Amino acid sequence: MNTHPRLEIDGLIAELMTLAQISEAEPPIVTRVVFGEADRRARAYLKGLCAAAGLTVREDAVGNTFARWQGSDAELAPVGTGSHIDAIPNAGLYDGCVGVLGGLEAIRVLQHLGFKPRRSIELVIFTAEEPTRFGIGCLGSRMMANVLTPSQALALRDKEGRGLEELRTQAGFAGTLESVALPLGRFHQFIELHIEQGPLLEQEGIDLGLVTHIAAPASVRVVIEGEGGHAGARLMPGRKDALAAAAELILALETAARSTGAIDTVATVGVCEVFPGAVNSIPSRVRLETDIRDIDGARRDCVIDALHAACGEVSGRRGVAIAEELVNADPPATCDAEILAALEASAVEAGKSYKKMVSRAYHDSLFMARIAPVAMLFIPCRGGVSHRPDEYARPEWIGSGVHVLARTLAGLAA
Ligand code: HGY
Ligand code: MN
Ligand code: MN
Repeated sequence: MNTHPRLEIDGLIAELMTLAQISEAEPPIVTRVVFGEADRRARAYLKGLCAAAGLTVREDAVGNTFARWQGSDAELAPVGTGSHIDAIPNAGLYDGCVGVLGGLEAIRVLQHLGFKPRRSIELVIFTAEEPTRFGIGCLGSRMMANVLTPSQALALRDKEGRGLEELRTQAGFAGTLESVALPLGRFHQFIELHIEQGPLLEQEGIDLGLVTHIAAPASVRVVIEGEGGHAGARLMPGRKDALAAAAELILALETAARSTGAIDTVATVGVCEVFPGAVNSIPSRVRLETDIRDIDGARRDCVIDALHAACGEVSGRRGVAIAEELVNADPPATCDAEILAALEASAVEAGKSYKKMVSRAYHDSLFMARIAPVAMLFIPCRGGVSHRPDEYARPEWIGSGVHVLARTLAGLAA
């Protein structure tokens, strides 16, 4: 495609701001947990925008949404693009949403230029990329890739004990869970536009990141059962304080991640739920949700093993019961060389600087990679900040991403 797509993206920025207002929290804070009221309003808003762009919109049994720009050759598998609109508590407005609204804008730019795709171009809005509701990330894309089976999905529960079946039905999604899994070849290729969620592109003054690998995420749930009691009357000797035991495990996990000798190993305990949670009552039960990642799966697994060893040692020494559950331990994904070459050519044509890099965050592309060739396109985000209300991407950064995405989609769908 030899013409510069219209780079005016004021409309897109306005849509991002409108979407950001649809939140469970007081704007500018974005919280949008899957199947919640804000999630449902946000989906309705986006489906309206897709319909207004003349796309054919379909939702699957768990709410993965497909908005297709029909190509001239219906026999050909589509080129996909998209991301997620759910947001963790106390989040920003760009994570995921740049890939959904930016993907839609790329389609609208191509329509505006009179481009006619031979292969359909399909925008995907994935259900539950964030782990907030069920403790596992990428629920929708995992099921599309059949990495999470229907029976495993049915076993998931949120903090209130509600399951996927109840919540998806209430949100109005019908169909069998078996129908969510997609066959190889359903997508010809898939590209996800996303903020970097790290500082490198901004620090180095580079416009775009071409992602070569997506890190391998794992999550381990640890429940520590000790002995409760009166904080004043129960003396220290012989206490079985579940939170003191948990504290040792949190520090052991941090030490294990710092000790692999690789900067790519990270570990976080993002959730620590204390029962009964009263200041004058000795914690009898603690639930920890741990997040362990690396771009090297084996190195990541060493950290999981170190956590397991620490559980055994602390349990024996403190006399507390410790139950571990491996929620997920996914392999890293390698992005497709052909799509990366197409992105690189588009960036050069568009006069944008770029660098090859790994994604330390996981994304739905990690699971789309199981059923199609994928690549990701990063734009900078200010200070590398993400998963916080002050997450920010400049309009010109978003514009560069949309511009290069549009060019690349046009090339792959021609
Ligand atoms: O946690 C992640 O990497 C993603 O932002 N959900
Ligand atoms: Mn996120
Ligand atoms: Mn994301």
